[in-house]
Amino acid sequence: MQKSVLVAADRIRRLEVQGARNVAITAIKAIEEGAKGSEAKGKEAFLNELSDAREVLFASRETEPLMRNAIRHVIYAVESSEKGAVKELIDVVSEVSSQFLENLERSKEKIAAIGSKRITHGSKVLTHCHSSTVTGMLRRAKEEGKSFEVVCTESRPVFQGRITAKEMLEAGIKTTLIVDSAVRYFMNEVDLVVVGADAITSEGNVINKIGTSMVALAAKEARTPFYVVSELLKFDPVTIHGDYEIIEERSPSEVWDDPPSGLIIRNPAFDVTRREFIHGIICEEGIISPHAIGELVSRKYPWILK
Ligand code: RUB
Repeated sequence: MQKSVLVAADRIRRLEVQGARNVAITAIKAIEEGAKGSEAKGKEAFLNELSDAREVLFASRETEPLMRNAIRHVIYAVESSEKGAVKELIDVVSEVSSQFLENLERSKEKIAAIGSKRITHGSKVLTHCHSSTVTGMLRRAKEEGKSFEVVCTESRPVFQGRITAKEMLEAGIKTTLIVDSAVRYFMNEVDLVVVGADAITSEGNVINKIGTSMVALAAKEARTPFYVVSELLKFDPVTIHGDYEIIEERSPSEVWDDPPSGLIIRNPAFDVTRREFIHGIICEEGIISPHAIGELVSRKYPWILK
């Protein structure tokens, strides 16, 4: 197994790399680097190496369809390439990886341009966890000269909300940090909720950091618009065929590193927010209804469904 892949998988597992986009970027770069160091003698051996890398990276975090879509896309390009020499196939990996990363960056910029229009002067925006897509959009709104405030949750147990808070302060945005359980307390004060996504299912449900569905419930009760900000490539094709998105369960030690013996601690990393709680998904194609996701993905990225 190539070292780059093992190192990347370990960094992803330990949350040294965090958030669906960063996870996918790290994985695809590791595959590309690993491929460059390949000593395979033919196409079949090269594909076997890629397949081993895929297994290791897929297992690093379970709820990451963007990473899986990225890796599948690269492997599919090699499988369907007419080229046979390993040297040429390495070039295919590099080319497809670069295109994928460029597309991801373009999508992020489009999302920022579209979503920032929903951030108005003097408004207060609540977000949960840390999503680089959400913070990119908020930074863009600030660059456009809008003055608004951000409220972010701590996002226990590993406090990704602190990353969001720091980024927002660095961008010059007035920011308040609250404990997760204070979301309802502040909900009437905010104008809008924006969260990221790790996965979007064929039914238009969204999987994001644990607690997101409670934030959505509170938003619905307070009649505060709740938006998901996400690249379409977070769509998980296995959900079309009836499979549920697997929810990663992480170590209890993240919750309490020295618990009394006999105590059961559960630590799911994500939860499912049903589509009826979502006002819209802000994606690279515009602000869409969760109902439209399957059709849009099949039009824009038909290869996902292969
Ligand atoms: C991060 C998280 C983020 C999404 C979207 O969870 O739930 O909201 O991954 O992030 P974790 P992005 O910290 O467990 O990875 O928009 O950057 O893809």
